[in-house]
Amino acid sequence: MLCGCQQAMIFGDNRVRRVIGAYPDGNARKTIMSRLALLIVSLLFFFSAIVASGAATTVTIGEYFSETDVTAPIMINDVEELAAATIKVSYDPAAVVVTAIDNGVSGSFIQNSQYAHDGWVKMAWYLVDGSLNGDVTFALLAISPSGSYGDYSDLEIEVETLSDTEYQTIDADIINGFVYRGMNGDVNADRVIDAADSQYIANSIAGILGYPSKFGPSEVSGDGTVDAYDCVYLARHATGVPGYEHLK
Ligand SMILES: [Ca+2]
Ligand SMILES: [Ca+2]
Repeated sequence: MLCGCQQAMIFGDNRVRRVIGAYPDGNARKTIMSRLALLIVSLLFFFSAIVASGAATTVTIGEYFSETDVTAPIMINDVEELAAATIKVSYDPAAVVVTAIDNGVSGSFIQNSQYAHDGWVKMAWYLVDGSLNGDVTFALLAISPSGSYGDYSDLEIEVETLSDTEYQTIDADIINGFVYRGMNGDVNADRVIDAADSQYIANSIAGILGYPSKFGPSEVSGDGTVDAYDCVYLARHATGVPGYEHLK
């Protein structure tokens, strides 16, 4: 159907030769508008769902450059109504070992350090009453070096349980850490930061035998990945190029 805004070219023989700008009538327009509104609402809901699915809660352990013992807190940040958690931390026992675990939370806290020298520890905790909110220090791990200068280990977090008071799972983003027994950027562990470290990273990227990947001291550009840019960044840092003073 055509509405009153239609334009037609009517000639002497009363035959419509062409219809210009034929628009839907009022009802059809309402239908289209309501469908458009529904589409917009659906899109808004879809995108808000995507944003909401990015968990606000994080579980972290930290990044360390140290030749001596470190204390690594396991943090559960931006959490609401936390009531139970089971968290495992794995590492390379040839480089580091967890020597002690302190509970950062009150309540029933069970720690398993029987396998600390095999490269992992696990902690289980729950509250019978109440809950924790905000930034929670779940546990403190005392980590000692077990090898020599230049040893490196990832600190990998595995969250087996993270629950609220209704025992519903709390979604969380896990941010793993590392311990490097040396300086940031001194990847080849000769206590000097120079072109040889850039070469080490390049060799490691290429998978050459004898150049194991060391994410911590190799990721100097701060973009979260180890690639050729880190070789360039480190070389520029070593030669004093302005803008590359800071290793991320
Ligand atoms: Ca070096
Ligand atoms: Ca990088």
